Parts: sequence; C-alpha cells; structure tokens
Amino acid sequence: MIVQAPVLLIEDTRTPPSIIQAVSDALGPRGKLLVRVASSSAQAASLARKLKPTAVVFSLGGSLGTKASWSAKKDMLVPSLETAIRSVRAVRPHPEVLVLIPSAPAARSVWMDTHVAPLLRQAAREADAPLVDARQPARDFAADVDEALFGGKQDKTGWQIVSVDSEQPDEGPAKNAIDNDARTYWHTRYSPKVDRYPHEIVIDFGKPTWIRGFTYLPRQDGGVNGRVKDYDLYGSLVSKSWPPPIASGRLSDTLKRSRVWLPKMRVRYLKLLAKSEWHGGPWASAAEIGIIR
Ligand SMILES: [Ca+2]
Repeated sequence: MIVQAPVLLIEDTRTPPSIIQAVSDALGPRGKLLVRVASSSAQAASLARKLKPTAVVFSLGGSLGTKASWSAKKDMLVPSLETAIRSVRAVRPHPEVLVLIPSAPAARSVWMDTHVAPLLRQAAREADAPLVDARQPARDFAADVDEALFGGKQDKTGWQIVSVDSEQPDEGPAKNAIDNDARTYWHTRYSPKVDRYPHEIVIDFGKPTWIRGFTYLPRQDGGVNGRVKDYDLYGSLVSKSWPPPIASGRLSDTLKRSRVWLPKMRVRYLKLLAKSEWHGGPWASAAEIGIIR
C-alpha cells in the first residue's frame, strides 16, 4: 500500500482550481494535497509545523495581478517569499519546497508575465528553491512537479528485470536501472569483450499497470558512454510476446531525464530496445528507467 504523504500548498489568494488539480495529478498516489491560505511567513511555518508536510508548494503572487495592489506589495514579494521558504525549511521534517508561478486570468496574464513572474523567479533563485511554471502545458507541468518534489522517484515495488542482452556485472548490472538510485546505472558489457548494438532490457512491473509514458535518466556520474539515442519501446501484458513497438524515436543528448508520452495503456512488461548511442559507441547505459503513470 502506498502511504499518501501530505503536501501543503500555500496560497495568498485563491489558486485556480485547474492548478490545484494539476498539482494533485502530478503527485498521483504518492501525495495528498492540502491547500491552506497564509498571508505571512510565520503563518506558513506554523501550518508546516501543524501538518508536517513532506513538501510545501508556494503559490503566491496571484493577488498581485493588478496595478492597484502592485506598488504597495512589489518590494515585499521577494523578501517575504524568501523568509517564508527559510521558515518552512526549518520545520521538521524539513519539507521540500517548490515555488509555483500561477497562471492568471486572461485580463491579468500580461501583468503576471511582465511584473510578478520575474520576482517569483528571483525569489526562487535566491532561496535556491525549484520553480515550476504553471502557465506551461499540463504535461510539462506535471513532469516538473514530479522532478522538483520527488526527484523523479517513483514506487517501483515489485519491479524486476526479466532479461537483458548484456551487462557489465561489476559496474552496471541491469537491476541498477530500476533501483530508484540515480547514482547507479546499467551498463552493457565492455570487458573482457565488447557487446555491440542493438541492446535491450526487459522490465516486469509485477502486475498489469496503467502507463502514460516512460522516462529515461542517463547515467549521472559524468560519463556519457552508453547514452541512448534511437530506441524502440515495446509494451505487453504477456511475457515474451511483443506486439509492434508502442513508441519509436530519439532520446535527448542531455544529462536530464527524458520523458516520452504515450497513449494511456495497460502493460505489465516493458522492453526498451536501444538502437544507437549518442557518441557512436557500442554501449548502452541507463541510471533509471521509469514510467509516467
Ligand atoms: Ca539506478
């Protein structure tokens, strides 16, 4: 059973329901969203002490979308948000903090873009807090919230590796691709002999699972060997029986997590067929392979 961790959303005015829904969706079964109004950093800290959230999302600035309230409040926005972030972080169990740029109604959206959003960015930067822009497409928003609050970690209980075409046991056993630890990675064999492309890894979720996409986190140790470029992805409810690929494409040449969205489907087994490496090498590697539920 997954325990829903409390996540506190602090607002200074009513956050649009669509954003609250989007944050809830991004948390999925991991987090239960509690929405509370706070007008000061002391109030925010007091709420954090009472509710003991694992994460606090600040959705502030929505009320600053008019010229009338602007001159009085603009100088206070950055310092008050920074103070609130510091106060909340000091509360045990030291919640993660996320700053949200809320979307504003059409009449105020330009004001939000030009006046409020830059100050929210500045406060997040100065407090070294992740910032997620709720004005972007819903899918990117969900992925950014996931990354900011959970580091992309997901419940992989019951997952196992069914098969892999190649692994370097001392450095990169295949199980490293699903151990929820970004520091460990699967790496195909390079010693005493080199295994060449294509490479494939098959994961069993342990039960039929609804997925909306898959994620690929490249190795995070600074090495680029094995960073997958072209791939085919297969999904199936039955082991060793693979319908045509559910996705084919090219991952990004980046250290960041790649996300590939799919039509919602139910699968138990997932096969990643890696077809090439970004720098032309014979290896494949992955720090984490995950799904978007
Ligand atoms: Ca890993």
